Amino acid sequence: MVVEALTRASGLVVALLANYAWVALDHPGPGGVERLLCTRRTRLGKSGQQILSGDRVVVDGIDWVAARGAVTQVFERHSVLERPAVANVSRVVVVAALMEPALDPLQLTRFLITAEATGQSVELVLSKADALPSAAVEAWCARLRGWGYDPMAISTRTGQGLDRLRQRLSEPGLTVLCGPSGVGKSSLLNALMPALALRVAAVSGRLQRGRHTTRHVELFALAPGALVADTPGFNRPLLPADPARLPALFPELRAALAPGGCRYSNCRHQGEPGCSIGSAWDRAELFGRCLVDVEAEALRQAAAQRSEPGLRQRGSRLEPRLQARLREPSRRRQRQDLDQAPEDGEG
Ligand SMILES: Nc1nc2c(ncn2[C@@H]2O[C@H](COP(=O)(O)OP(=O)(O)OP(=O)(O)O)[C@@H](O)[C@H]2O)c(=O)[nH]1
Ligand SMILES: [Mg+2]
Ligand SMILES: [Zn+2]
Repeated sequence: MVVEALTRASGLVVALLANYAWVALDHPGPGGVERLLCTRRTRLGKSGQQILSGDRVVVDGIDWVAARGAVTQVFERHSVLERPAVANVSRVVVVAALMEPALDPLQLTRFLITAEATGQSVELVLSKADALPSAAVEAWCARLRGWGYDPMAISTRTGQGLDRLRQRLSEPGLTVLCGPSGVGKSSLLNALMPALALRVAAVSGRLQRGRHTTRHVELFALAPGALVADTPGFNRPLLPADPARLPALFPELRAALAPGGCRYSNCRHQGEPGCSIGSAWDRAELFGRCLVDVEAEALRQAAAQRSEPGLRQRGSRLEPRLQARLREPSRRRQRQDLDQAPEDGEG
């Protein structure tokens, strides 16, 4: 028993690198070791369970001198953000730049949708407030309040909004920062915690695109019990697979639909006669575009499934039905896709 106590510990996955996980221990081990570099036991692999940043895990076979071990168990998650892949998220902060790159309402909407899909609280940060006249910043804030958010305009250059942001991020739980590359996610963490010295890089090109500077998810402690995850930026978040889920992911539509809003249960809220939602709301067109995308994807997947019974739905993608023995490598690849996010072919 004594030996087991010495070679086994619980902790939190703070970063994933290829097949390794960095685990921050709940209690420092012998010699004051606080973090272990861990492999995954094959048993976990065979059960198909993936480890995500933010997972609470058990580490076994610890070598305290080398600060190494193996993750053998993942505790149940209370929430998951699909992309960037993070477990046990309490809050998602979508970061959008007011300029450099210019704010794109459709892209922002897609980020907000994936954040809302976690069922956790969603906040909106508008970065680079120094790059626009304050009247223009206030106009954006007013517009986004109409979407049901209470945006925080910040600047790491002038310090605007950082106190309020620090307060929000210091609330207990795990907050994930997500948004396109180059909007200043790592910069704002550096502003709040200069000791982190995270790598940042200037945007480039006509569209002022980011350079995918952050390559993997990493969790940092901002205050006791308050963790913040920096994540790699990407351009085009996926939408939910089920069109019926979409309205609830728009807070202003959710509110309008709440007490017996639209009387048709299967309404698309696209100007059908008798629909009470109408089109006189700011995101009506954006909602319509997202709905068409989700419906087209649902049809495509249904058709693919009919013609290819060998395919099965996994999350939002189709994958071949394989014998269990063969399945593991593709899962591994999928996990790496998730946590080494930069791709899209557009970034
Ligand atoms: N004008 C202005 N520029 C900023 C501000 N904050 C960050 N930047 C710049 O924005 C660029 C991108 O910043 P990063 O922090 O690397 O952006 P990121 O969101 O972490 O990008 P990825 O890691 O690629 O996802 C850098 O050149 C920063 O100096 C700001 O408040 N104002
Ligand atoms: Mg970054
Ligand atoms: Zn309707």
